[in-house]
Amino acid sequence: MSEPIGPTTPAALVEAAYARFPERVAILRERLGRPLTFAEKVLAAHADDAHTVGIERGVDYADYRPDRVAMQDATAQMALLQFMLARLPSVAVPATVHCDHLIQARVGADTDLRVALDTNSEVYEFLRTVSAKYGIGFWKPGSGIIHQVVLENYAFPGGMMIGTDSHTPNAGGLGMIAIGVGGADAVDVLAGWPYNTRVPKLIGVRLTGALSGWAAPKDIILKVAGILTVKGGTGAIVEYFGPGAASISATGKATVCNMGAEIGATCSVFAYDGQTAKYLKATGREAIADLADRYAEQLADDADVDADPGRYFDRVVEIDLSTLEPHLVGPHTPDLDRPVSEVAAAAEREGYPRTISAALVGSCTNSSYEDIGRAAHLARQAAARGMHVRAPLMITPGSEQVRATIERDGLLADLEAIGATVLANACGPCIGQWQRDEAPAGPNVIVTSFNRNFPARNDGNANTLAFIGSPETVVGMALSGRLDGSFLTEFDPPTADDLPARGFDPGASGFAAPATDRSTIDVAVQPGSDRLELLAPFPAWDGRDLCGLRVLLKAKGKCTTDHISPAGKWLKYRGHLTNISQNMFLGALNAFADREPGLGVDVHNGSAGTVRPLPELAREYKSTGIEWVAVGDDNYGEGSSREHAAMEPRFMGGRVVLARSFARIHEANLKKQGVLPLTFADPADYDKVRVDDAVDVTGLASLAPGSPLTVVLHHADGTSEQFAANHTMSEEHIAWFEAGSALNVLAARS
Ligand code: MIC
Ligand code: SF4
Repeated sequence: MSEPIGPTTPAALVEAAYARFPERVAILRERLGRPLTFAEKVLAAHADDAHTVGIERGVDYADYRPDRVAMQDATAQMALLQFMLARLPSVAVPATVHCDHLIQARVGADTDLRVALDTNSEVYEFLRTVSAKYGIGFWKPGSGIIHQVVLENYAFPGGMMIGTDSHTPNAGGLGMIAIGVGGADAVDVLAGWPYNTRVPKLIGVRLTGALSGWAAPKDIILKVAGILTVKGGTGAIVEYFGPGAASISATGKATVCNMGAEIGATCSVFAYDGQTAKYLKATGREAIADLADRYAEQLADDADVDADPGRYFDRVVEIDLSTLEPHLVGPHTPDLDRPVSEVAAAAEREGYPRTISAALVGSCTNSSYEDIGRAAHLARQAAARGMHVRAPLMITPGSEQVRATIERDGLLADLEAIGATVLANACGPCIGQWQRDEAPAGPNVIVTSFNRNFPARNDGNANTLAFIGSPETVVGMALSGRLDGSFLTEFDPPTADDLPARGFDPGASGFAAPATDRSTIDVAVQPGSDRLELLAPFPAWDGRDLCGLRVLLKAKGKCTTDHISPAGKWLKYRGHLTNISQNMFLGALNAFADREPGLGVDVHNGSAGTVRPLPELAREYKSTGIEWVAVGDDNYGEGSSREHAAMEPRFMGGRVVLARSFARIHEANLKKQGVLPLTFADPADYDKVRVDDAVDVTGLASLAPGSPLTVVLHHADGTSEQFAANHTMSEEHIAWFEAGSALNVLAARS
């Protein structure tokens, strides 16, 4: 690595990135024989080799060279434990670690932060020392949520980054191709190898009109989620374009891109415009705005795209912002969408409780100055009428800079005046780090401005029905205390500045630069620690077909990474594979034991026997040398980037996941860890799998890209059935499977 990492992206790095655009973009235009969209230009400029990079969308794999890597504390531990196995002296590209996920929300910002520093000191010390040793920038607890800190300091238009968090695409609001990946993908790039992924498809969302009234940027993505569904963006970049884009602030665009993770998109992106420039300048990056102006032609769609979008995109969605209403999605899935005006009828129809038990504003998705400003405007209107919230309202600022600025400008006081509690600048309740005072055990409703609402995610209670709306919708509902309240007509539509008129107050600096003399730094992993454990390589494939696998789980319905490896109280074991594996599949509903989630049927002695918690059963199978398969439904592994959801099955004896379809990051994570992700060639074959089957996967000796494998089910009654299973393994992925994991390949070549 040439330059030491600092608290912001140096203009020289941006200039070097822009200098690569003209030639490479011209090469791609020539190869495709047509003009290009903005996203295509950014990909071209970051291709490892623009002449040979794959161009067939959804088919070819391609190598890209991202400008930077970002990691958050809950995923960085595993990523960096893997990086250590590569035995390299330092990282090859600028990288940062952000401490945001491990802070519990209990009392309020100050106390919660102090407690976190204490309870997580071992992990923070590991991350601090490992960062210092390998040349990684370290953002301390309290500095903010990774995606906000990246937006404020590191993102730049036309750049490309990867991050070990599924909401990395937040930086698309500033025109960056920013992709969420598992830790092992990050390790490749940190080790100097390219980022390899399938050439994404392109979905175009054409915006016309302008946002007005109650409609917020959040409502754009809620509407898009309703149209495209949780798997509609899989394998695609969503590019927003059209005349309406200019009406959206840069942070509003970041909200839209952030939540594109919920439709499975590889990332979402807006081209560079005046709003981007304004935000760059407001966050002290005038030099980058000037550079972007110089390269403005490269940072926009070519002229023909808006006139003839069908020629460029695999699918085009049109949204007229002028007619957009506020929306509310949920419960349990982010694509169950309807306008707020239809919520009362939906609650009546579906029997949702009407009383709201808690309202939460913030997260990496919605905690900008503008978001809090609009929420505060509503609070001021309520305070003028002597009103107070009827449901507890909690605010999580996304960064220290936003917190300090909204405090200085009186916006926090506006919210506190109606009864809001301010939590630490961290993920907090969004990732289940939320200790509710009077948590209702039964069905209850919460409304949040977060991005995910899977069962049990926020408070660990599967009976909580979580709905998602814009910050102003959430505050409006907190004021009425009801899902079917009428805040839209009771208050004036909120307005607020998108950027602080007096400039940002940076607050307390949270950045620690890596050490200059790295040779003396010891990376702290205590033997016997229950938080951190050094990794051992997974065993190589023995060259034989996988035979007699047991069906540990046949997941019924949604099986997200929150179901596979729940967060909340388990976050503390993110650096300890043995310990965190005790949460494996605790949230998954098994078709063979569906009384409650997390159960499996012991077929240990050949016949179907007792029902036991899945991690316990897997441990038993592992200790007796029994290998197993997990069967999944549609969009298996939806949600987060946590590679624990792939490492745990591998560690506990899982060899194959056979599903109807996969979410992108999770499928990649399984491959990286040496688990074979297969899909039913005929989705109806899912029904053939029985609880006590012994499963063979055959044809592995001739495993090759594009050629299906055969799955044989040996039923307990002596009969058997077989069917074809597909995969998306490239030559490289096959090498990982053979070696035992991608890391084994990396360690061998570095
Ligand atoms: C999430 O929002 O689910 C998380 C927690 O940020 C995850 C990462 C993790 O599990 O550590 C994500 O989105 O990738
Ligand atoms: Fe943190 Fe929630 Fe954002 Fe994930 S979605 S990074 S848990 S704030």
